[in-house]
Amino acid sequence: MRTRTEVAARAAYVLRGNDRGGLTVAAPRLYPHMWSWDAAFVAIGLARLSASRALAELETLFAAQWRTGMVPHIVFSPDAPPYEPGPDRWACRDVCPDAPPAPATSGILQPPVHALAVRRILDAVRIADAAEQRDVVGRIRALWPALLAWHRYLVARRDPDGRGLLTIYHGWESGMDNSPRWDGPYAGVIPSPQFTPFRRSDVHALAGAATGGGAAGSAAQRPTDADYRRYQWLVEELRRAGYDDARVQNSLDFLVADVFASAIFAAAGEELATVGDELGLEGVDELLGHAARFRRGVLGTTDERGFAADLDLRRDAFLRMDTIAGFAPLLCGGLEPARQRRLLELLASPAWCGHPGLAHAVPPSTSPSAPAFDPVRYWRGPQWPPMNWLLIWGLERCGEPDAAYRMREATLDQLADGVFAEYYHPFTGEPFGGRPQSWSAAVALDLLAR
Ligand code: 2M8
Repeated sequence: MRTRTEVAARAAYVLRGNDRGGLTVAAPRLYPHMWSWDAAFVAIGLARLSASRALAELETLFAAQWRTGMVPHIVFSPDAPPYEPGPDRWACRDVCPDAPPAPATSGILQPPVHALAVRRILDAVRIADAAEQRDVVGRIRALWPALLAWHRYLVARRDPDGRGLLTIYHGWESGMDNSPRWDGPYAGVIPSPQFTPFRRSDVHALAGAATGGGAAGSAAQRPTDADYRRYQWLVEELRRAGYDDARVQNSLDFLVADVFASAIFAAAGEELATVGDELGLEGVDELLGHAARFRRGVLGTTDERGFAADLDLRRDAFLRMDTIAGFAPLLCGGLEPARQRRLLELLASPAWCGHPGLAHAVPPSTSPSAPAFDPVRYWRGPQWPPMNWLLIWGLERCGEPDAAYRMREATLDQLADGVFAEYYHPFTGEPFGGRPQSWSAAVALDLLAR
């Protein structure tokens, strides 16, 4: 185990190594491009090193924004190792006039963490010299219309019925690709018999990295082939619908309201509003209105413990699963005190962070007591450092500093191996997935600097 100073130095080294010049790849072999919410976490970490460089990360991402305001989930970097589906498969600029001519992007989105990064960058630049302050504040002002357009897109096109919940078109949009949250909706995704899926690059990339068990070991850490067939079929359906929101919402097999992304969005509206307020920019009241609407939406899905649920919009039914997404109210706040207490008790219980077998007391992506729990397979059990970061941040906002402190310490203990893995086996503490993974290094940097 390394000292915290060593961990911070190594995390900075990892981010520098994954930097391709204003664009940090999510992980060098497995994810050799820029991912949207990864970029936001990267910016949160980089803000501790250089506010200017952190902002550049967001500028690169938003330079790929679509005309609708959508921020794509992948910005492809040229000359990268193979990743599937790549730009040809998405074919965004061929089928959708709203896609930018360059750079090449995917045609879907990821959770809107970006405003949290902007807030942190503005905080960080306060201790910079006057020239950097002027520069960064000027660039945040310049980015403001794009940030507003992103939030407005989410409200107008992803919550057309005003539920206060964001509609997603693919499990990839949630960022929690194969979470049991989506098992029900994916059961309704039936690839056409003529559909020939493309080769999976992920399993090969992972087998080439320093993971245990070779190809078989890496395959066990990833979604199954049956899952991937559905993921790829949805890309096909989206492309056929020209990535047009109205057509997609009418035709796609998979249509879900994502409660975790909605809670992030509620909080993001508030964070962005504080930035706008401080810099005297337009849209502050509107952003606060988004925050109130989405907080209501999230709280409206909760049970008596305050635990939240996604909504299957194709079947008009709640998806009540014991996954980390149920803790969404801790991100947006607003639970009455008794229910917030119950939700915290649940978080600390043996079904979650209090499970006696855990190597580190941070929440597994799926509860070990859930039938769908798998300690190895990606979002079905392993622990994910950026999810810890979100909950730590949310607990602080909800007025729960002790719980936040405990989770921060446990997260830093987990990251003290200096590997900065993509995710961790909850019981053995073994590092899994891509490595070094940029977002794991980034959240380490931020947590260490507090
Ligand atoms: C994972 O998702 C990508 C597809 O977007 C993949 O599996 O190829 C997810 O963990 C996602 O949340 C993350 O942003 C991405 C890059 O780290 O990898």
